[in-house]
Amino acid sequence: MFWNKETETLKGDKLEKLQIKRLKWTIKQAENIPFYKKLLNESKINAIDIQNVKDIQKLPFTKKTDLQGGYPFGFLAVQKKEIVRIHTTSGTTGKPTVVGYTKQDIENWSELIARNMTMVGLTADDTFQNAVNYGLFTGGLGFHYGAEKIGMTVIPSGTGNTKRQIEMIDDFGVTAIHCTPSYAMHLAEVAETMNTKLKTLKTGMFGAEPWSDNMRKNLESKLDLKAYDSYGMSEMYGPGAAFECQERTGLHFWHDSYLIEIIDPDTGEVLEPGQKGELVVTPLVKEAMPLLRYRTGDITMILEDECPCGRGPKIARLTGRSDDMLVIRGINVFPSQIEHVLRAIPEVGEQFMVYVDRENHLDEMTIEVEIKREFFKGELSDLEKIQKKIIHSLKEILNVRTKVSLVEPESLPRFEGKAKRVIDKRGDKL
Ligand code: DLL
Repeated sequence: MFWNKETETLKGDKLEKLQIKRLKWTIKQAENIPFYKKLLNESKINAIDIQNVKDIQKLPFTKKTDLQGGYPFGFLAVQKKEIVRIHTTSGTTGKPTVVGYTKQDIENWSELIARNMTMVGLTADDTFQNAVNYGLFTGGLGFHYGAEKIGMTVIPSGTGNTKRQIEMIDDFGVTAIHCTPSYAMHLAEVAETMNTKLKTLKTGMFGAEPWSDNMRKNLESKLDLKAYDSYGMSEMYGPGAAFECQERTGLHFWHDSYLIEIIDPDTGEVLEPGQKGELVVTPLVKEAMPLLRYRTGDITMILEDECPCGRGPKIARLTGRSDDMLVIRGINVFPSQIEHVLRAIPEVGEQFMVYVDRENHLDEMTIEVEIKREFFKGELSDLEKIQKKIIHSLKEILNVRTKVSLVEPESLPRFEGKAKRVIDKRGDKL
């Protein structure tokens, strides 16, 4: 099933013409942003230099740290009054990355979500429970608007209160659900204890964090549904950039809305289809916040085989990152953010270590923090106060609950080279 068959199956010259036209428009739009105006001037490139899609390689890359420099509105290409919505995602330090949307952006984004959901067979006859956060996280409102566009019955359940979520699935006859794969696993387990089989569910759309094929098998057998992988990032609107079709042999990237490349993360060299590297995305229709060759940090490859569904290119499922970003219960966390928070607390000593593990299918992050000697000697209740302060400050910036344990000064490992402060034990538990 198609939402927009003509665009979704566009190929050859017709597609390239559209992509070039939109790429030229995007470059012009980016020139409204002082950062890009300077960068394009320095590299002596403008829209006229783009003759074919490969000419994109003449453009400079954009990194997440560049966006940081523009906080809060330095990357908006339109007047503030044209912005109808703001979402944010984690930045690499204390301040988040801000993403603005015009009315047209919201329309474009909803269309992409509508395409994705139609692609996996959902229609106005479906009842859809959106069990992700409805705040600044793009997963909530993003899916909501797309599902309403199709005309589905939408239940904006958000996260939490798992028993109530399960009752709603049963009572409202929910047929499709969207959440993070780890929350889906939690739902399945709670449903088991409630002795319900969630019989009406037939489609699960899971994303925002890596999940393995084994986890898919597990979810499908526990929830008795067909599970699809959904990829996106706030800088690309949010979810919806790439999604699995019913073949489930990779995720279709919407070729009319994004140009994708894979590069070697160390050298920046552009790699061939079939070679694994860092995904670089140039959105082609973003009005409020156009980006040129944005380095996502996500590792994947372009899959060239024609898909029987007739749509365009796909990428392999995402398993890793080229940087040290962690995804904890669907929320992005950079170790540099943790460092930023800890360094601002006077009682905190020199070193810290971050441990990430999965307990009952949910991510848990524990941070061991060295405390300065003069504070370590104090009363237990003083130490508890410090611990609470650290937990609170981390929650404020990371938006994630963490466990904190205070340790003596000089008790954590020291590193001669690059510090390895994160130990992620989830690898084999995905
Ligand atoms: O996570 C948008 C989203 C919401 C996608 C709901 C899918 C479903 P951010 O919070 O900006 O946006 O995080 C983007 O999350 O660069 C990846 O590292 C990771 N990520 C997102 N989807 C997947 C996935 C949303 N399907 C970052 N598999 C990305 C693996 C994923 N990692």
